[in-house]
Amino acid sequence: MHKSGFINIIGKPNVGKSTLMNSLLGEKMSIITSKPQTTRHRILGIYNDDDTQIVFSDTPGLIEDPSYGMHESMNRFAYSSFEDADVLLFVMDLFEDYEGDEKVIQLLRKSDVPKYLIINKIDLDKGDKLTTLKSKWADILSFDKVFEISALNKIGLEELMTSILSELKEGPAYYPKDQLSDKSVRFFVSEIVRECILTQYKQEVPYSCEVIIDEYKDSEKNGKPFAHIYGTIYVSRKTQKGIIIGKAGSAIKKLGTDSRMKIEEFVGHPVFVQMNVKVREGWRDDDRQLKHFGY
Ligand SMILES: Nc1nc2c(ncn2[C@@H]2O[C@H](COP(=O)(O)OP(=O)(O)OP(=O)(O)O)[C@@H](O)[C@H]2O)c(=O)[nH]1
Ligand SMILES: [Mg+2]
Repeated sequence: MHKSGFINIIGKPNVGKSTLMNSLLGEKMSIITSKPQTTRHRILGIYNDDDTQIVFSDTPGLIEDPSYGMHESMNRFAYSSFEDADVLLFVMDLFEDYEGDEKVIQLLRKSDVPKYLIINKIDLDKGDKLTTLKSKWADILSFDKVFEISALNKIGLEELMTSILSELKEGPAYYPKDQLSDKSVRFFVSEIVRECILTQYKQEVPYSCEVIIDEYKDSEKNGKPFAHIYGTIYVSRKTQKGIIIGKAGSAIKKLGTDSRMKIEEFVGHPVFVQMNVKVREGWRDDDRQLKHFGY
């Protein structure tokens, strides 16, 4: 009997949703940084074996006060994962504070699929935070199961995975068995560049960037696989273009090198990367631009 199911991961920004999906899959699918609002799209990560297919879904962290049209789209992507879940993994970390009447809690209350409370980053628990949190949540909402984990240090993940497997029902493979995600190589490459931007630049700059891969050409070099990758970094203000490029091009050069190394690790062979920078004034609130960028 073949079993399958959709396991959707939701929670606030920076609690470790992407780290959890990657750790459960044993693959680096979603980008991870120490900054909130790293993930901007809903990204499927697919676990396959002969008689099982688990479709995990990583989502953007829920933003309470959306400042831009982009944030509203990110929330829409996240909330859409309530609609098709077979199991909901509601992730929080030791430091996250909820009032108990947020939209996400109301949706969790209404939802009739199994819901797990995942308390992440327990490796950072120095006192009795965990105990306090658990009793607080017992008053707010009744979860089917509670897991205390460290997605980063892979603590508690086997138990969680066993439980997820036990929830799966008889069902078909929704995606071909050799498919790992619903997103393309180009998408992942653009995400890797954005991950490097988030790491390298400060404050608002990374949040104002969108990365598009314009051309991805597979080729060969000395009889071995190679690829030429050309992309554009869109910024929302003119001054940001200067910051991305840096003095005499020093910053974008570093960005190019760092991105190239990470992309090579991802695709498994050498690549050439060239990134341009263009200004799209206020794109995060521009419906036409947002649509063009896939929001
Ligand atoms: N100490 C510790 N840090 C963790 C753990 N899991 C994730 N982190 C860190 O928390 C930060 C955020 O992790 P992400 O996986 O990007 O979080 P996210 O929920 O996907 O964030 P958004 O995409 O912004 O919503 C990163 O610096 C991770 O390394 C954990 O178990 N322990
Ligand atoms: Mg994320």
